[in-house]
Amino acid sequence: MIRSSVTVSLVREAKGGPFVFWHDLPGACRTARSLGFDAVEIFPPGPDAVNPKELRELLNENGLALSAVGTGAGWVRHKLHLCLPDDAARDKARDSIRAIIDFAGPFGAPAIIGSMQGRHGDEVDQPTALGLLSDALEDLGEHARQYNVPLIFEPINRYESNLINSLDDGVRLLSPLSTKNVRLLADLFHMNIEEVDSAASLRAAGKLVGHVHFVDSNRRPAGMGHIDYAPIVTALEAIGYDRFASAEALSYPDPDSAARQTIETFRRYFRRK
Ligand code: LER
Ligand code: MN
Repeated sequence: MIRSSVTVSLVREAKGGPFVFWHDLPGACRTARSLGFDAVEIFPPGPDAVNPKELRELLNENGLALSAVGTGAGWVRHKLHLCLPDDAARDKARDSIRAIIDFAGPFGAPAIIGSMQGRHGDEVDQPTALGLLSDALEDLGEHARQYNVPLIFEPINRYESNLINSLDDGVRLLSPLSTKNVRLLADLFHMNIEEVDSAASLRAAGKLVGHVHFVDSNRRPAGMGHIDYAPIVTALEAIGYDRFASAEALSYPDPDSAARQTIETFRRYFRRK
């Protein structure tokens, strides 16, 4: 069964970014519970920002799961990514992702590599960047296996990276890897920009789909833009996707309304039977 999730950002520097709740994790969990969400997805400033014991209590009190944890603060705060020309900086990027895997893993939650994939440029050409990224995914994907969780890799649109923009690109990146523990994040906002047919791309990616960012064409909450969810939901069901549809959307017009809008759209499409 596909379950609902909502994002919480704890990163001040990410202000204006596509997150529903901000800064107050206990408050976000209470609202998520009252609206009937199954889980929260956290975007933390680092691996030590949230006390694991307190988080476990908070999740238990509110009957919530942790759906995923983002690694992007490594980029937003420290300008680290996996394709930097400098070996030591690249190692730091990899270590920061490893630390998030170690934080999220005991909760049964995967870490997400989105903006931390980086880009190619003057100093690192495209084949070299793809090689660096593949090496990192081999290592980090295997690292995640000890927690029995995948590592989630997110294709992001051309305005945010020049590396892996579509689910097809993602399938081409992951298929040759030795590790089979890396899955793709289908972010419906990025897909609306990059895919020819989002439902067809989901069907083609099949079992490689490991997480979904449930959001509309304009990054507003699902139902406030022009994405047609019916064929997308049918495709997710057809490929046997059974993880989370997580609201990574602008807190438009405000966090509580964005969360309510999301869960209403979620119920309309994912709980229609
Ligand atoms: C992160 O999940 C994402 O979708 C990116 O657009 C953030 O840079
Ligand atoms: Mn996303």
